[in-house]
Amino acid sequence: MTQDLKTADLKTGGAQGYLRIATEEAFATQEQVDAYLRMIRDGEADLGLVSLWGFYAQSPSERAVQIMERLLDLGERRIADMDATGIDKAILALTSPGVQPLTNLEEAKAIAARANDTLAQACTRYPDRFIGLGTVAPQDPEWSAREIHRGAKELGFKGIQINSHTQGRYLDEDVFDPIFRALVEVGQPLYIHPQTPPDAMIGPMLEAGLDGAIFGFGVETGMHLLRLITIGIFDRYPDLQIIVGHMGEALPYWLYRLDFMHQAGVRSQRYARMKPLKKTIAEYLRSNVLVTNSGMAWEPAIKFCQEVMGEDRVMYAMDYPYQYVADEVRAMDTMDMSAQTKKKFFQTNAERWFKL
Ligand code: 1DF
Ligand code: MN
Repeated sequence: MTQDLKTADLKTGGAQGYLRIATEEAFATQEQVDAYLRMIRDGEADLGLVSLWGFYAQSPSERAVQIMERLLDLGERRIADMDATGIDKAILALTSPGVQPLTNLEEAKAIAARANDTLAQACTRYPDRFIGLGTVAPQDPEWSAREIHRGAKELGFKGIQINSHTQGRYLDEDVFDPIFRALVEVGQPLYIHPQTPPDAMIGPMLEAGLDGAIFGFGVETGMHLLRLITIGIFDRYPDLQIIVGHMGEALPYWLYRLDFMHQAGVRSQRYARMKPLKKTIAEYLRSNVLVTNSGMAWEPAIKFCQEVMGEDRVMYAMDYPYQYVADEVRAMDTMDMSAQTKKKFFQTNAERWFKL
């Protein structure tokens, strides 16, 4: 990880004309990490969990050690890191894949609920720095729906994060409908965050070292969102907003082809699942999808997304602690972009969509 130490010029407080609100920021709990390690040891983990958490929780490398320390801190160390890079507010979520790989349902729900309590306490301790997104256990959709209500009403959360597939299953299955219904009831967005692809998909990626954040994360998460769009999730729930990171997990770049081929597929009735929708995929991206630039501090991609999806739908994220790089904040500050658009990117879009 390229990390520089000359951070004195980055300040919080908004002197540059906007606050910096980072929207895809991660924390972990020790019992979450311990559960992953136990599953890896007992041979219960899928290939992706072994690759991802076998690395972060066990490697002595500087990257893994630093990231573990930062993930487990919801106190002064995190605040100091935010101060050092000029991050005014962090929207925090339990790191990927949350409790979704856990096969013991009671354990999964208990770890998720305690993570939510821990996060809510941290947000109470630092009310103008931390904002919470809840975590759920999609393995139990009805419990998850109740936890969404608890998060919104009792814990002050502003949405939830689900880490893509749950043991190879995707949210477009009818059984997960209670989760979407609850989100619409509380009027909050769903952040679909990547995790490693399921065993049915990961093979050729793992073989080449491409299963993680470098590529597998994005491909699998982009597919997940596309599955939801093509099943008609936004015809069922027109007010639902779904957020994805990493500049839209490549879907904006593919959009022309996605729409051309989707319409060809619908007309030809080639797939029973591919039914006519009320809008085009491009139109759903402009009415129901939000993107963040987590992991993509890259001006051309940001401007492309603003053009394709509208400048109200593109938000800033750092992806702390996985991509804690002060120079990326500077690169975003100095983008060639109107002051008004930059303020939307860093601050007001997040305030609007997370209802801060
Ligand atoms: C990584 C990247 C891991 C992201 C993450 O969570 C994550 C990584 C486990 O680099 O291994 O959230 N990310 O969003 O880019
Ligand atoms: Mn992330």
